[in-house]
Amino acid sequence: MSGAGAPEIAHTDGTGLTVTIVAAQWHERIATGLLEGARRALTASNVEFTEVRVPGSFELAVVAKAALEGGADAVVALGVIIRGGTPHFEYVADAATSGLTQVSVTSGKPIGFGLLTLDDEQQGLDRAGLPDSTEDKGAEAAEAAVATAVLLRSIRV
Ligand code: DLZ
Repeated sequence: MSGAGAPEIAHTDGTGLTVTIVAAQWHERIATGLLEGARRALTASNVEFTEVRVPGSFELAVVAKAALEGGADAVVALGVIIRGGTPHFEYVADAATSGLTQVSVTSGKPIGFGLLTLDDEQQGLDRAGLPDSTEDKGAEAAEAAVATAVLLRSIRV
């Protein structure tokens, strides 16, 4: 999948929203870049946010569900999965993706999808919002979560 064609979703004002970042701990250098990008974007959007770290991407969905049930208006889910020599990549990536989708749709609340599925570490470094990166996927996920939460708020009033 190419990043070409991505829209500009810049800094929606999310004043009054509460957001939880749920971030997996695998591949820490890339994960830290994603986390810092999400923090930057949420700060720029004026939302209140908290952060929790989960062991791996497989655990993102259940903790996202708890955060939304606990009152968060949106979650930003961040994780890094790098393809190895076994089918484990597919199992973890599929479980995390379908789990997050299910939680978002059943809760009626947005989850910014900042889960990178990569062939190698360099692909992640390129997307992690680090000084030499070309993309900032943590910030993009956060901006999408806030924009969608604001949209849902306007539809429901
Ligand atoms: C087991 C595993 C493997 C092999 N690779 C990754 C990965 O690249 N990224 C990631 O976030 N998590 C990985 N995990 C851990 C699983 O997500 C999960 O934490 C464990 O299977 C324990 O439930």
